Amino acid sequence: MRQTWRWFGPKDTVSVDDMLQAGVEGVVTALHHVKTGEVWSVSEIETRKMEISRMADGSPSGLSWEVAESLPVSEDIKKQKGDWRAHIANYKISLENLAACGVKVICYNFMPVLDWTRTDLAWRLPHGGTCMRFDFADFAAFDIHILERPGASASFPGHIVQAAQARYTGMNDARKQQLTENVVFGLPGAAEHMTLDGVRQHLAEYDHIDADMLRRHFYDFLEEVAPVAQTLGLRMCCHPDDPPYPLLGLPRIMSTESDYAGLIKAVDLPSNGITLCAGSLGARADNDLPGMMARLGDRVHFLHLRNVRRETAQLFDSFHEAEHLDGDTDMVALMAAVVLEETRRQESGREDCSIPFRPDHGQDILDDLQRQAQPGYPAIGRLRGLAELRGVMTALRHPVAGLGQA
Ligand code: DNO
Repeated sequence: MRQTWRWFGPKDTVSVDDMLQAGVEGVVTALHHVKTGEVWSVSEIETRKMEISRMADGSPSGLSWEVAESLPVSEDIKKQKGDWRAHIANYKISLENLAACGVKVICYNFMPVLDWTRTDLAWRLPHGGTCMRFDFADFAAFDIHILERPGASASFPGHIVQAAQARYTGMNDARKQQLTENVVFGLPGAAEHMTLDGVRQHLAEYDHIDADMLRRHFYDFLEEVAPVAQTLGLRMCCHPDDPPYPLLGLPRIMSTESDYAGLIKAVDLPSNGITLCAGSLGARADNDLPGMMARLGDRVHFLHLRNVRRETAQLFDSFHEAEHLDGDTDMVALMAAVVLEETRRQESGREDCSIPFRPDHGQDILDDLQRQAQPGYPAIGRLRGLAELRGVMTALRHPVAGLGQA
């Protein structure tokens, strides 16, 4: 297992030196400043590689860019509208450029409009630190009463509709504003402060697109890009929906094991793979993460190891981001399945027998509470997660565990 870390580039409040001191082996990053649909040029990729390679005092970091997350898929491609063909052509050029620069693992997602979403970005924990949380009733209050999406009530169970009404009635304007900002944080254009009307316009574009149609568009995209990635020796890996169920009336198609089985079947090439995000998939009780790793492991090119605590027994409901070894996913069992997969790969002579993982997200603890990092990406909370995961990994690899040493 290769210990990687997401870095948002020079503007990240967590530095290259911080990553090194956390014991990171490789870097996950993206050209966040390039507009979705445009080409990632060799010179921009090289600039980022150079930024990663140097510590603050100019000495070499020894780190390199190992995973691109995300090379984003445009809304036009998802809708097969407007410039979608040009965007697919650009996507292929970006793949060529990344391959030419030695970045081999390419993460992306196919969530319409929203990427991940939460209702609270800094929810207070009993120990005084904070974490991100998704409160289903607050989300319903946003959808039904703030966004006023037609038909929104019908997409929630009755008790959640009632709870949402009570929540909304009790909310002051500041909380309404904060909830809106938190929910739209994962929207494209969020950085430009998207308005509620902007959200409504995005949603209207999906009026005629149901899950089957979105899946067809997804497979069309894969048929175009996966063979190119295969020729270039790249490993593409689709990130799951987060949360893994439909939101705002939008279809979501990468939420379950059978969705991933469908992806593999759609284009049966090793380059067409999976980002197994334990945190996203783990928000559903019917996703068995260690089992998914055992069954689909062959195509898992990247791992996001984090944990969530589901707050009720319902299939779709509230959850919060737990400590990496706590929460509802059995992290030790999942990591044991990863070690077994790596051993299989080693035995069959595969080159990719050390799967990159990152301690995805972390709680804000200690100095994180002042540092104002990107939500979910504090230095110390993630360092704690990485250290705990590294401990499990080391133990599982030890001969006494009897699992093999990839
Ligand atoms: C959230 C992340 C996601 C992820 C993309 C991958 O923190 O895990 O934003 O990067 O969905 O395409």
